[in-house]
Amino acid sequence: MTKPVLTDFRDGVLEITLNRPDSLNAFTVEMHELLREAFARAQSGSEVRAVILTGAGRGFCAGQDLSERDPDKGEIVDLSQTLATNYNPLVRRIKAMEKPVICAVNGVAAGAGANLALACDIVIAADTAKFIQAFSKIGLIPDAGGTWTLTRHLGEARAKALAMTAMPLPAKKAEEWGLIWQCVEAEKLMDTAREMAASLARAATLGIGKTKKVIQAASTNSLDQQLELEASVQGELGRSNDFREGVQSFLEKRAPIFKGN
Ligand code: T3D
Repeated sequence: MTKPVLTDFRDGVLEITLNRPDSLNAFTVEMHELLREAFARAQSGSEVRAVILTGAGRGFCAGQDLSERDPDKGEIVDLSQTLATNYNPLVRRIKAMEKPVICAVNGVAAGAGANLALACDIVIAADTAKFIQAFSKIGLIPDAGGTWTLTRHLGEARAKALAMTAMPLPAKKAEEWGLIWQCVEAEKLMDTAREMAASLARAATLGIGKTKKVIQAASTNSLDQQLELEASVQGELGRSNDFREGVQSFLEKRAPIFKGN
């Protein structure tokens, strides 16, 4: 049977593909279990130095599989519980892992699918993709971090309108608004994402992981706290092999060989 999440590891890059194309890669319980496993490996495996998350077929992810929420099936599902079990730990892990996570958004990203994409560090989207806060259409609020991400990146005015109307935000507009890093021609999406991942996997991974953590901390820290944090992390990195190699290779006018430690 085809697995709903595929992984492929090569040259330091773990590629994770959501693989239920017939339902636009909507999340099922099984998919969440496999995603948890894949991201746990990405976080703890020292061989993994960059991650790409993408979707199979014409969509990236249509959020929760609504057939698992069919009211005619009787039981009322506790959504606080499903968020606490499935979605929140995934978003927390992506934010916590000190490795770059690139999301290659190959098509429509709706509901929690949109917010999972936007939780990643670098979002590259096909020009055919769109982001939809579909929740209001079924009487819910944006979850999987959506209220946090949209408000921080876009401000309340745009966050509220996107969430209340569920209007699709085309990838090009998302790029113009600074919600994502880049919108590229659909045919170039995976090459662009893979080139970036390969270059990050060859880079000074320790410093890149710390860059992620320190930039994330900036949204809640004061300038003083941030200056302290920068100094403390820089102190740590100043003792790393990658820093030593970076400086040495510069002085010797050669390409660095970073080991990520
Ligand atoms: O429940 C909890 O645990 C709480 C957490 C909730 C998180 C959430 O994500 S809630 C939001 C859930 N998602 C949605 O409400 C989006 C539903 N889908 C759509 O609105 C549309 O499918 C799209 C706008 C995403 C794409 O539209 P379109 O016209 O390109 O495709 P389509 O024809 O609607 O969908 C193609 C197929 O995928 C279709 O199946 P079929 O008819 O070919 O057999 C459709 O039913 C299926 N599909 C799409 N989205 C879902 C889905 N099946 C199950 N669940 C879906 N979310």
